[in-house]
Amino acid sequence: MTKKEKEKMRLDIITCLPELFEGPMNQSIVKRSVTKGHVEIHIHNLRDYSTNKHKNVDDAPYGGGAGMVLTIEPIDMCVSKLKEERAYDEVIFLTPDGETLNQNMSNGLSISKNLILLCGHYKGIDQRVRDHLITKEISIGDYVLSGGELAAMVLADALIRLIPGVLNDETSALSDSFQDNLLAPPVYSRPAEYKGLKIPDVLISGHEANIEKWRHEEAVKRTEERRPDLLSD
Ligand code: 6GU
Repeated sequence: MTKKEKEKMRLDIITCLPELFEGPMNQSIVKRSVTKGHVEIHIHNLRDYSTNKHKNVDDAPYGGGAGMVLTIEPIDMCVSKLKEERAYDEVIFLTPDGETLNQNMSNGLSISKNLILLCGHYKGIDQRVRDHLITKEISIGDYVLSGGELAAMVLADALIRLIPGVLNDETSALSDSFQDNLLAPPVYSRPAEYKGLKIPDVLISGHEANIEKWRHEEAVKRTEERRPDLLSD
């Protein structure tokens, strides 16, 4: 596809804490990809879709118990409005009991045109949202965050940097750790010797094939040492 034909990705993020997104989504690669037109990010405040006078989006759980539950109505109102405007590839709920994000999932999702990311908060969310509105549930790892917002930002960053043209050197996403189930090899820059610490000779040999061979061997070595699980599947 040429640059002109390339479609822009659109992320609609639904959250009770829209302010959290102001900093991270306006920095570095993400900001540049918005400016350059690779991606549009729209943040929706769930409270704007509340129908009660206190703008509540949560309520006590049926059957009793601690904590509040995000109610279905404002979420349905927001998701339905977005779906009327365009078709979505996935409606993603960020939740610690979702499928764990990895590079393979990011690669798949990075070719999406339109995605909704719903951030959970409080103790939980009405199960009917998960059963009927959500098409995919994603966790970013086996630990608990206080809300899905940071996870949504992690997912957004992981996807945006994979959009063709976002990274200056298009090969740099391909040489990332995990891209071929290998961790990235070590890198060095000037000076070639610092306080007696030297860089590997091969890197200044000018011999391209040897350098590639060395990088691959180092990547395998590092993966065996740190993440042998990546090599077993
Ligand atoms: Cl997606 N949400 C929350 N609240 N905690 C998490 C998570 C998501 N992924 C890992 N921990």
